[in-house]
Amino acid sequence: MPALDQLRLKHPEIAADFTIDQHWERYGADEHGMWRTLYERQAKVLPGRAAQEFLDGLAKLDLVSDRIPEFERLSDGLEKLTGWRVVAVPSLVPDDIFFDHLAHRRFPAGQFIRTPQQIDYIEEPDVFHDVFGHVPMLAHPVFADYMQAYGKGGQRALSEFGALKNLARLYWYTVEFGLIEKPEGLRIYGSGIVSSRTESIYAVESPSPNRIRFDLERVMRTNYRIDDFQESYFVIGSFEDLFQETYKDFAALYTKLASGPNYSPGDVLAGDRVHHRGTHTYIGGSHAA
Ligand code: HBI
Ligand code: FE
Repeated sequence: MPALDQLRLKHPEIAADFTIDQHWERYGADEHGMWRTLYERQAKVLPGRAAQEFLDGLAKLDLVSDRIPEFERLSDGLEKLTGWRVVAVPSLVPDDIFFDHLAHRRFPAGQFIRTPQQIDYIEEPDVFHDVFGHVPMLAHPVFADYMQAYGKGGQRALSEFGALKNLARLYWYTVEFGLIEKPEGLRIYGSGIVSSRTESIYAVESPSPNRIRFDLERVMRTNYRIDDFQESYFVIGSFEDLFQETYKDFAALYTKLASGPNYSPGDVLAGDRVHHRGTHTYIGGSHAA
C-alpha cells in the first residue's frame, strides 16, 4: 500500500484520512462504459443467487447501470436510510484508517475503475467492487450496524497481538465472501462474490467448494486465499444472528485463539455443520499455523 506522500503525487488533495475528491466530472465515457458492462453482467447473474437484502439495497439506492455513481448523491440517500456515507479513497488504506472510517459509518470506496484488461480480476478494490459490492448491504439496518461494530472492533484489535488476523478472517468470510441460508436456498451477500460474475455462479452452484455453517471461533481460526475462488464459504442463518454472535467483547476469544489449531481454507472438521461438502476437499485436511 503506497504511503501518503507517494499518493499525493497523483492526488494532491489527499487528506490525512486518505480521502480524496471523487472528481466525478473527470470520469470518461469509457469508464462509465466499464461500470455499465460490469453492472449489466451482474444484473443477469444475481437474481436467484444474491440475497434479497442485497437486491433491495441496490434498488433503494437507485444504483443504475448508466454511470458510475456520484458519491455525494449516493451518500445523501444512504445517510437517510442507515446513517452511512461513502467517501472516495485511492484504493486500499492502512488498517487504522480503514477502521476509523467504519467506526464513524463512512465507507471508503476506491475512486478508480478497472481497465478492460482487469475486467475479471483486480488486486485492489475499485469503485465497482466497493460501491456495487459493498454499499447495497449498508442500506440494511442490521448489516449497517455490523459494519460499524467491525470498525470499532478493529480499532481495539490493532493493539492486541494476533487479534487483527483473527478479525480480518471474520470480515473475509462474512462481509467479503458470506452466504446466507434462505427458505429458497443458499444466497450470496458477500461483496467479493456479488461483484464477480464467475464467483457469483461458482459460490452457489459449483459442487467444488465447501459450504459450512458459520461459527465465530471456527471462522477466526481459518486462513483464507486471496488469489483464487474460495475453497470454503461460511453460511449464516440471518443478519440478526450474525450481529448477535459477533456483538461482544472479543478479548477472551482472542486469548483462546492464541493457542490451538489454525485451519486451511479447504478443511472440513468433525464439528462442522456442513451444508455441502466440496468435491475438492481432502479428508482430515492440513492444519497449517
Ligand atoms: N482499505 N479501502 C480499503 N478497503 C478494505 O476493504 C480494506 C482497507 N484496508 C485494510 C483492510 N481492508 C483490511 O486489512 C482490514 O479489514 C483488516
Ligand atoms: Fe471489499
